Amino acid sequence: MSRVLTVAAAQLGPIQKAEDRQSVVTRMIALMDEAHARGGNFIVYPELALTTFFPRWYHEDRAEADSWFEASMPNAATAPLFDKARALGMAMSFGYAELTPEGRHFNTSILVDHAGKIAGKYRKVHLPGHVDYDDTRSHQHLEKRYFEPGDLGWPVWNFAGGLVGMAICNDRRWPETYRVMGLQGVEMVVLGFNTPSVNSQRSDEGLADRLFHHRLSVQAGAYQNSTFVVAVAKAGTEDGHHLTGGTLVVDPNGKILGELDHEHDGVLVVACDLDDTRFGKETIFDFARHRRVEHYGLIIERTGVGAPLGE
Ligand code: CDT
Repeated sequence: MSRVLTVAAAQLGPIQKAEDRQSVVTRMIALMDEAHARGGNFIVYPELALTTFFPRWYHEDRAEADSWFEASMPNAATAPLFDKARALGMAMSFGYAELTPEGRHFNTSILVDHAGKIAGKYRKVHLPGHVDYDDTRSHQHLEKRYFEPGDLGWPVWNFAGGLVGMAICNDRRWPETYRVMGLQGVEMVVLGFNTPSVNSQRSDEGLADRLFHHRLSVQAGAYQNSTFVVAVAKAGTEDGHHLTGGTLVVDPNGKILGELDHEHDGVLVVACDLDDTRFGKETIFDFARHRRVEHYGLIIERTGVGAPLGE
């Protein structure tokens, strides 16, 4: 099997609160057609791809927020997307808000294979934001209110001819995310994001800083684990709230292979030779030879900062 996986990072422009799933799925299908025409065989969409970034909206009654969630997947709204992927033989990944039969809520993404079968599921571990309405912030970010932390860890799947794992948005800022997948030999990490372009607690941290931290995190994760990383934005202004763009594909050297420079629907197609991950994995980041786990205990023993060990 070819080791070239031609990935299509399918950025979505803004989705307004009033926009329904059907219209978003129509946009996603148009992006899939474009990706296919340009040679893509694996299309990656953003976090919470089917709706506006609803955690910015406060619902006193949490049950009201269930209207943003999917109780099954595929479902009536997304079936045309699955049908299209199957017809084109296109693998895909997208994010959505998952409501389980037990009534649990997760920020989820899935891998769907070329035959339209769900091959992998990931539930976001690092939930940013807060639980209750916070009037000290310029805008709300209520992921901790509406979701519980993911319970599946970061599995890596044999998928589309490579070793593929998923992360979601804020996960990309945490080295643990990539390393857990790196220890499974991951060759491509795909992730979607919705990043407000201003820090709600620090107004002087704007778009340029946000994009800097985004690239810094993704490039470091790719390099330090010798993996491709595909990071896909939902971008632009949703009901007055601006989200950064910055959809990009990074190679195992940490270099940006391509980046979209706009904030509307668009596709970035990049042919990734997964064998390019080998050199880093067999040399400077050959974990079996170079890791020193006897010194890493604190990483799992402590969550927050504690006393210095030198005293
Ligand atoms: N969606 C998401 O995880 N967004 C966060 C915003 C962080 S500020 C609360 C991100 O890391 O981009």
